[in-house]
Amino acid sequence: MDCAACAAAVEGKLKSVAGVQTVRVSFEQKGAEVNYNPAVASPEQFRKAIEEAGYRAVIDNKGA
Ligand SMILES: [Cu+2]
Repeated sequence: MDCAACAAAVEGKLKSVAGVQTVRVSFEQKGAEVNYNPAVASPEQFRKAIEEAGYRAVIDNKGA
């Protein structure tokens, strides 16, 4: 992920996952912050969504 267009693509994909409330993607930090309903969504789904968008993702549960 290396430009704002990539960040927007990843953000759109993450927002399409059921249970996701807010998404903030930063290409400078090469990361995304996702607030979600843990009863509905899981980090594994986020990883899949990002890979569908054509990027690689590493799950970091630092907010959990
Ligand atoms: Cu790009």
